Amino acid sequence: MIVQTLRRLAGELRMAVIEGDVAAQVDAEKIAAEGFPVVQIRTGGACHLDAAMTGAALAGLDLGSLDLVFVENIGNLICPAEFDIGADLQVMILSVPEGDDKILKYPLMFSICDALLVNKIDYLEGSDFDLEILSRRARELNPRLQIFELSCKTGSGLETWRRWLDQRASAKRPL
Ligand SMILES: Nc1nc2c(ncn2[C@@H]2O[C@H](COP(=O)(O)OP(=O)(O)OP(=O)(O)O)[C@@H](O)[C@H]2O)c(=O)[nH]1
Ligand SMILES: [Mg+2]
Repeated sequence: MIVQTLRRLAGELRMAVIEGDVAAQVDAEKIAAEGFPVVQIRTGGACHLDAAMTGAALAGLDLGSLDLVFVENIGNLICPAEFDIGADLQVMILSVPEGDDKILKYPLMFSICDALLVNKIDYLEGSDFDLEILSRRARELNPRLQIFELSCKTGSGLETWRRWLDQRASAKRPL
């Protein structure tokens, strides 16, 4: 999702990425291959990023020449919801194969986010994933949550998401 978004916003915003993982730097290598500045945080076991780790990673970027920094937190739906890393926007990805009931099991994550990306909608056919039920539950839990349905494989929905993010990021730019 980050790679697809970087490609679509490259003409509008100057961007960089901070990748958080317990180990490895494969995600940072994917971003670097796209030609964007990237810093990999390896937590060595911790299940979430914290503000100190994020601050140290930001120090490795030339912030004066950037409009938008993506921070990919550790991929779980619990701890990253509990630690504020100072991001302007919180975005979560729920993929269709994970199931539509994750909002019942991990409500905090859905309630702190600004946007929910329902990804891998190319898997919807033949699946029991119910987008309507998920959207209804999400609106009840978090009325300000923006929901985007997308497939990073087929490109479906990516333009709508790109436009929203571009608007939100541009609004934050200094005049
Ligand atoms: N079919 C399909 N596959 C996708 C889509 N988006 C991503 N994938 C694939 O799903 C796999 C996992 O993608 P990642 O981007 O590594 O997922 P992640 O959730 O960031 O994983 P972690 O960084 O390990 O937490 C990769 O093989 C992607 O190519 C999609 O919309 N549809
Ligand atoms: Mg990832």
